[in-house]
Amino acid sequence: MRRAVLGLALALVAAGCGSGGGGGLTQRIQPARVYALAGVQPAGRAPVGRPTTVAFTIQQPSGKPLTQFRTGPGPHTGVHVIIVRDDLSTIVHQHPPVGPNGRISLPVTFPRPGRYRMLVDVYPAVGGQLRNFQLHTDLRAGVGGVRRPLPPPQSEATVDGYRVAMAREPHLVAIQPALVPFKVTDANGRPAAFEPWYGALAHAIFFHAGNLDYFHTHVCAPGATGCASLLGGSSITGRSSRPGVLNVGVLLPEPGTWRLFLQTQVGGRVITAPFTLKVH
Ligand SMILES: [Cu+2]
Repeated sequence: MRRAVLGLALALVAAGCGSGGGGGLTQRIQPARVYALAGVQPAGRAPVGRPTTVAFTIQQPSGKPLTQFRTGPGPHTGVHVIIVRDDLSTIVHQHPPVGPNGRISLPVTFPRPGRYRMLVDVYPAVGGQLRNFQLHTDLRAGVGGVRRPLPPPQSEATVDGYRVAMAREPHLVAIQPALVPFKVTDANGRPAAFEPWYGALAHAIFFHAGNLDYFHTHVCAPGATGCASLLGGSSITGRSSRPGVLNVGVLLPEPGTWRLFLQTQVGGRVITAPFTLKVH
């Protein structure tokens, strides 16, 4: 509950791309009436290696299910469900439809046994300043499961025949926005032609190793509406004005090791390139 409140406050600052937040409230206060995940399925252990239905409802502070979500151009709409293994070895990012009475369900295949964090980024269609907020819960798949150490920072990744390479080694500092250029080329070395996917040319999803804090930015096409990401007065929206180049906005709230999952659609399918980042 405390987390939900913090997430909400930070989300207002981040105007649509907030972090789940760390920190803590120290006073004892009345339980706040907050948004919460309800009726999370599976309640027990999910199977490994075959599809299972993950489902939940977003409960409003009133206790009623949330049924109305923002619509329109750009990525800041609807409900985003991101599931990562707690060692950040795998990610699932989906935008499931909202069913009757606000029930949201999606098929998920858990590749390995272990603990998974499900993060739900919510863009409610409610009045006032609330733009988005995040809720999370942990899911278990199978029995046991060894956490693998994160690979050390590397400057390139090859995914489905596409090479995704950082143009230069980034020097990242907590709380300081940076634009990190990436080059994406196909199997023949030609610049990749990015296709808009869920309102952006690329989605950059960041998780902090260990505490699994979360941040998310977008790379927008020139002139795209509803795509921008801001923190305070500074824009951390990446831009891409030519094929094969993604300028990814990075703004991480804490130093340490982060995992970036850079997702873009090329040739009709979404590719996910993982990178380990050191933040000073
Ligand atoms: Cu996104």
